[in-house]
Amino acid sequence: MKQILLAAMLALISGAATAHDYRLGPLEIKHPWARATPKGASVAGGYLTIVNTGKEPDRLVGGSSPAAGRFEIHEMRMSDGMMRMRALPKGLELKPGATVELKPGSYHLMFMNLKQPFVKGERVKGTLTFEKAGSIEVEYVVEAVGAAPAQGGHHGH
Ligand SMILES: [Cu+2]
Repeated sequence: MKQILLAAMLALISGAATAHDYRLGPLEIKHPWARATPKGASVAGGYLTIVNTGKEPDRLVGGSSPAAGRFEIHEMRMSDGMMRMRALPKGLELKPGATVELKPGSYHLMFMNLKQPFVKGERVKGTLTFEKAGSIEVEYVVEAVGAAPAQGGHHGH
């Protein structure tokens, strides 16, 4: 009996360790990841899910990463029959109770002026800044170049 309990506890602990989620006040930040870059690439996309469990709206207003000279919040949108991306200078609104998914083909984070390639399996550090909740340090797990776990349009980088 004791051994079964121990095994169950170990499973719980390792499960928690791989979950890779963060919490900042009422905000849950789930599984930040970035796309691995081919040689010579200067930009990489970053993705994560934010859940606002609070009763007040908040806003993702920016961030930074020591791995990139510049960091922006982008959206992808169809215009003139083409997928284009643009920076969101005011950031991304997080309505109370809303889940906002940053994923390929949609909202995403943009690491620009990369200081080194993003290599699959490594982690990239970064900071995310929210209008009300403040700042938090997160780590992005780097996944394969072609990784696109979510459905949606193809993102060029
Ligand atoms: Cu972009």
